[in-house]
Amino acid sequence: ITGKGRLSTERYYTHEEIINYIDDLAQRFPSRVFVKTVGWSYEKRVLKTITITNGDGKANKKVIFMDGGFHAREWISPAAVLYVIDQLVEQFEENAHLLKDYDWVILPLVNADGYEHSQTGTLARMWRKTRQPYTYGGQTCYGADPNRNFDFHWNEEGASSNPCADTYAGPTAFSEPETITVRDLMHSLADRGIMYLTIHSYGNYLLYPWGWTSDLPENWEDLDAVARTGAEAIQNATGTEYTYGSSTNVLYIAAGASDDYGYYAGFNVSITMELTGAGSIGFNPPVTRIDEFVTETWIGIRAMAEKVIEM
Ligand code: ING
Ligand code: ZN
Repeated sequence: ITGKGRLSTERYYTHEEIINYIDDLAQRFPSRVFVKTVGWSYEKRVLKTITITNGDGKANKKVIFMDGGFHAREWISPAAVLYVIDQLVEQFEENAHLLKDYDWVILPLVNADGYEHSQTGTLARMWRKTRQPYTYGGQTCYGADPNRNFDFHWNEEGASSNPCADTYAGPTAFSEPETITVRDLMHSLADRGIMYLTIHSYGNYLLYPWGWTSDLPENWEDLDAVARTGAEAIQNATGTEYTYGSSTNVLYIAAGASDDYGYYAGFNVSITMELTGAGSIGFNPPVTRIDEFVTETWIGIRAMAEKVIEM
C-alpha cells in the first residue's frame, strides 16, 4: 500500500505523523473525510478524530467508534487503527457496505504523551501510562493508567492506588485529559453508537464487559457472537487464534477500563481487541511484520462490523 499520500506500514509513525496523515486524508477526500480536534494531552499534544463517511451527506447515521494507543508501548495499536482508516478511505468501493448507513469515528492515538515518551525517552520503550506527574511521599512518578481511569466502578478491582504502579488508577476518575476526551466523545456519540472498539496489544484476545466483575452483561450472547465472528474470521484467514470472552473471565479483573465505560455509556457492543505480540518483549513487533499484523487486525474488525450491522 504505497504511493503518494498512502499509509506506510514499513515503520511506526510518530504522533505528528499520525496527525499529518489524517489531516492529509481530509484534504484529499473532502466530501468523505472530516478531521476534528477533540482535546489535548497533558503535555498539550493535539488529539484529533477522523470521521469517515460515504459522502452522501446524510446526518445522524449510526456510528462505530474506535480508538487506539491507550497504552504507550503498544505501538502496533495505532498502526492497526491507521490501517483501518486507510482501508475505509482508499478501498472505499469494496467497503461501501460498512459506510452506507454508518459513520466511523476514529481516535487513532489516545495517549499521545506516553507514545512519544516510549519512542524518544531514555529506557522508555516499555512505558504504559500517561505523563501527568504525581508526587507521593516526596517521590514524583508519572502518569495514570488510562485504562483504569474511567468512572465506572473506578479503582474497585485490578487497579493500583500507588502513583508509581503501572496500573495506577489516578487520584480520581477522569484525572487525565486524555480519558476525559474519550469520555466526552463516547457521550456525544452513544445515542448513535452501535459499536465501540478499543485496540490494545498484546495477547490475541477479543474482550467484552465486564472487566470490573465476573458477572456478564445482559446482552452477553450478542457480545460473544460478535467477538466469535472476529476470532473466526482471523483464524480462517491467517490461522492466528484469538480467545474471546469477558475481560474478567478470560484475562483478569480490572475496573475503570474504557470498554466497560463505553458499554455503560450506551454502546451495546463494546470490545477490547488485544493484537498479536512479537519481538523480544511482545510489544515490539519488528517493522517487517507490521503489515502482516495490521492486515490480520483489519480482517477481524471488518468481520465484527459486518456482524454488528446485520444484528
Ligand atoms: N490489556 C488490558 C488492560 O488494560 C483489559 C486488558 C481490557 C482488562 C479491558 C480489562 C478490561 O490491562 C492491556 N494489554 O492493556
Ligand atoms: Zn493496553
